[in-house]
Amino acid sequence: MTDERRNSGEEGLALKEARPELREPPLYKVVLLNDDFTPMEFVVMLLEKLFGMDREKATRIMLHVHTQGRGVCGIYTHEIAETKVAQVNEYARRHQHPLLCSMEEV
Ligand code: TYC
Repeated sequence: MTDERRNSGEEGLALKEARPELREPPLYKVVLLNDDFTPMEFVVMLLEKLFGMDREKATRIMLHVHTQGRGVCGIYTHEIAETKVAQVNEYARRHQHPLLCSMEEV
């Protein structure tokens, strides 16, 4: 059988050319929201612990969220972003703070 006939759909098995995956996975911003109750020091500690920031960067992000209402703590693939959001929300709840975190596509 010729290649043309084999790939034409006339035979039962359709063959698909193997080709490299060209598209990058979608990315998501992990967004921290401001509230009036969570202590600033707790937010700084959380950013250090869960996002690997040093104290200077964690303080800058915390103050940005405090003054602007929200701020990005990192950009990740879907699964990692979901895990970070869950970790932030669980950690805050465990310490009885109302701090909220969410994710949105870049
Ligand atoms: N606004 C809070 C305060 O004045 C501090 C804070 C910063 C809370 C960032 C949440 O994501 C947050 N204590």
